[in-house]
Amino acid sequence: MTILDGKKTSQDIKLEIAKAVKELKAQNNKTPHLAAVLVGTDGASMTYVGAKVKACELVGFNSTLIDLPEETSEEELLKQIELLNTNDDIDGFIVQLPLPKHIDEQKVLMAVNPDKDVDGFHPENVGRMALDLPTFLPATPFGIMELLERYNVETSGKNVVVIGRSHIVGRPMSILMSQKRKAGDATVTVAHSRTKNLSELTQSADIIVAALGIPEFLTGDMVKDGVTIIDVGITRVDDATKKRGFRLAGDVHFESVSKKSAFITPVPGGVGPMTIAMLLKNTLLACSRK
Ligand code: BQF
Repeated sequence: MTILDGKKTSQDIKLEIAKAVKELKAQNNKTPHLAAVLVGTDGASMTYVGAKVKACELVGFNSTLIDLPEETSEEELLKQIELLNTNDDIDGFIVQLPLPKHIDEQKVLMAVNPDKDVDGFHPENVGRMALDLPTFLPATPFGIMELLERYNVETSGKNVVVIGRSHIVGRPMSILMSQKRKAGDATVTVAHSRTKNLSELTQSADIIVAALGIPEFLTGDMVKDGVTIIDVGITRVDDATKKRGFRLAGDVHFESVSKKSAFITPVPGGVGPMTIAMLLKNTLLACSRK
C-alpha cells in the first residue's frame, strides 16, 4: 500500500511555482496576484481562504482578500466581481463557495472574466475543458490528475468509478479521466445518489474517486484488492477529544479500505493540499498568459 502524499507533493509543486515566480520577476518584472472573495464567516470557508492566502505568500505571489458580510446582496457581489475583472493588477480571482443562500451561485460564476477564472468554474472554461482545449482546470480535479501522474498510477484502460456528480469535482473528474491525456484513457462510470447496486460497481473498479460528501461511506467490503482510492471528502465531524472540537473525515473508511489498496490518499493531507497548489498553478498561468 502506497500513500498518495498530497502534502508532500503539494510542497514540491509550490517549490516549482516559487522558482517560476522568481524567473517571471527577473525576466518580465511581473508578480502573480490572486484575489479571493469571501462572503460571510463560515468557519470552514474562512480556513480554506486563509490557506490560499498563506500559500500565495509562500510562493511569492501577491494576494488580496476581499471580506464581505453575510448580508451582501447579489448585486453588490456582482459589482465587486466587475471591479476585479477590470483591475489590471489582479491576474486571477476566486469567489469562495458555498455562497449564502440568497445569492445565485451560477449567476456569480458567470460574471467572472474567463481569463481570470482560476477556479475554472465559468461555463466557457468548463466547455473548453470538455473539448480538450487549453483552460484553467478546476483545482481539485487538477490536483487529483497531478497526484495520479506524479505517482505513475496507471489509468489507461482501467475501470474508474467516480462517486458524486458535483460540478466542482465529480463531473470534471469523469471528463478528465476519460480523455486522451496523462492520467486519462480510463473507462469511467459516474455513480450518484440514484445509482443502484453501487457496491457491485465499486467492487469491479480499479480506481475509485469518492466525492459524495458522506464521512467514511466507502468501506473495505465495497472494494477489490489492489484498488486505487482517491478520497475527496473533507467533513468536519464532532470530536470532543480534539481541541478544535472536531476532526476531519474523508468519504473513505481508511482503516478497512487501505488494507486492500495499492494506492490511497489520506484525509487530511491528500487531495486537500493539492487543491491549493493547483490554484496557485492556475494563477501563475493566468499571469504568464497576460
Ligand atoms: C488537508 C472545500 C468543500 C467545500 C468547499 C488542505 C484544504 C483542505 C484540506 C483546503 C475545500 C477543500 C477547499 C487540506 C480548499 C480543500 O490538509 O487535507 C487544504 O483548503 N481546500 C475550498 O476552498 O472549498 C471547499 C471543500
